[in-house]
Amino acid sequence: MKIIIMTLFPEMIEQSISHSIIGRAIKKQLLEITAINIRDFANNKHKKVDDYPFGGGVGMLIMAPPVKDCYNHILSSSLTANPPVIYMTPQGKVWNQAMAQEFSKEKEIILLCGHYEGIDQRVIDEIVTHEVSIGDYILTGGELAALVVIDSISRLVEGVLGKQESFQDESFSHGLLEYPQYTKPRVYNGVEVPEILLSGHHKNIAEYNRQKAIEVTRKKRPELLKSYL
Ligand code: 6GU
Repeated sequence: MKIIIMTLFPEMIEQSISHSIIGRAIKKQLLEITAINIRDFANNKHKKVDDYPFGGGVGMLIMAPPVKDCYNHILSSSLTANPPVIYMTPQGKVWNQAMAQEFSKEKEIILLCGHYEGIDQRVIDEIVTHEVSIGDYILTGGELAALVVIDSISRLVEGVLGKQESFQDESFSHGLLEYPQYTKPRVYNGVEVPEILLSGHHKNIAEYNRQKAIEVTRKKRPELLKSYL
């Protein structure tokens, strides 16, 4: 899968994707993640990409032309005709696991990150196909939100998670939170590991863990149980 990020801060993206599971998937060429600097498409020698909003107001807006030129540049080496363009904004639909699953089926997606007070509405109207928020709070820019979206999509791409990691994938995909897990030592601070987990009875253990998952979900996120039961 190919993910292209349009941003004024490509280093923020690059630094975060080079590690751990995502970094490994890029090395294995399961993922191609490229951050493109909108500033490279500034049409003036001062590399200025923002200006004051007409009608007044605080802050600056990213101008339409460098965003459009950046987008055209991306399309010129695109794998697909009309890849989704996701604008990261607090006005967007709140990101969830089902959305991550949908987008993980795409060959290629483009993420657009705003900064300052935002982006000229005309280029948003022209190129954006989806608007996404990661929750009801305000970030200084779309980059951190884009990283959340990139991580949650990437781990669903075939081959990105190892066998063991996929096995632990459970929480939100079957709608329950994780059951509690234990490792050595068998007794810690006088507290023993639940005996059934030592029994070797795989069927009983699976049923025990399922009950525990329901219990944890009921206690911590009761609203999730409604869609599970
Ligand atoms: Cl996508 N962008 C910004 N700037 N703030 C946010 C957000 C996105 N999602 C939640 N807060």
